[in-house]
Amino acid sequence: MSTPHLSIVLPCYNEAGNIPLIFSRFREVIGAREDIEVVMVNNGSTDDSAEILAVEAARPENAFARVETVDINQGYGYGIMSGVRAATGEFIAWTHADMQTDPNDVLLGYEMLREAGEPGTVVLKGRRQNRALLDDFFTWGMAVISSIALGARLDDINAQPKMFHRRFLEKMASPPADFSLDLYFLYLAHKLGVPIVEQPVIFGERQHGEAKGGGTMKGKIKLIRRTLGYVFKLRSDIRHGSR
Ligand SMILES: Nc1nc2c(ncn2[C@@H]2O[C@H](COP(=O)(O)OP(=O)(O)O)[C@@H](O)[C@H]2O)c(=O)[nH]1
Ligand SMILES: [Mg+2]
Repeated sequence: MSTPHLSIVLPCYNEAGNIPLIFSRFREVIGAREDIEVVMVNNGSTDDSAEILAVEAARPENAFARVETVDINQGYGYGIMSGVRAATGEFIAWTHADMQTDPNDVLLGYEMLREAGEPGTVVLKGRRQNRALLDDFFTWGMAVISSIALGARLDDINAQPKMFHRRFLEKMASPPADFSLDLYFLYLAHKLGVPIVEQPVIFGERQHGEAKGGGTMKGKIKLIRRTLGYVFKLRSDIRHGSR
């Protein structure tokens, strides 16, 4: 493979059911392109993700992909950053492995990001379009709270993909190991005055396995509490000068 221009990182935590789908969808949308690499991170999965990843990555038609392994799970952010550091592309993206965001959206986002400005001067995030009214309301509420707490209007924080030029990576000096990586990424862009391009994406149903939250009312409340926890932790870190 020639030097990739875009590396797409997918953190996989017990995604055995989704992995074959991810490969086949990427195969469809990448086709014969040689400028894209997919970095599948096995983030300390305890199901048979490791075996399935090895089988898929060894297939000649999946030459666009490789696997990075985190032996013991140390969190979502830790897994993503392991893949990001192993990525060789000039541009880097991460997205989820649950097939809720179509792999093709990452390729469309790449076009948007390159058209949006000089490399390194903008970053990109997804913006979910087709959400239920209640989900939209929660997302809006979170945006308001994060605006007040952090002085930064951060909207639809957990939408995928996230994408940036390698130069932005140099700014990501202390990425959190937990689920607050997306919040940190957006906050950093805001703090540095780097415009955040929003890409409209359709948010589908998880194909296999279980989500960590969001789906049920109980899950939603947990997710909100967790996100708010991150917002206030980040605020306290900022005040104490550690971010
Ligand atoms: N729960 C969890 N998910 C992880 C972890 N590392 C990577 N992931 C991946 O993070 C993505 C988002 O997780 P998901 O459960 O779908 O979250 P939700 O859709 O926000 O409720 C999926 O691709 C997971 O496989 C981890 O340590 N824990
Ligand atoms: Mg999900």
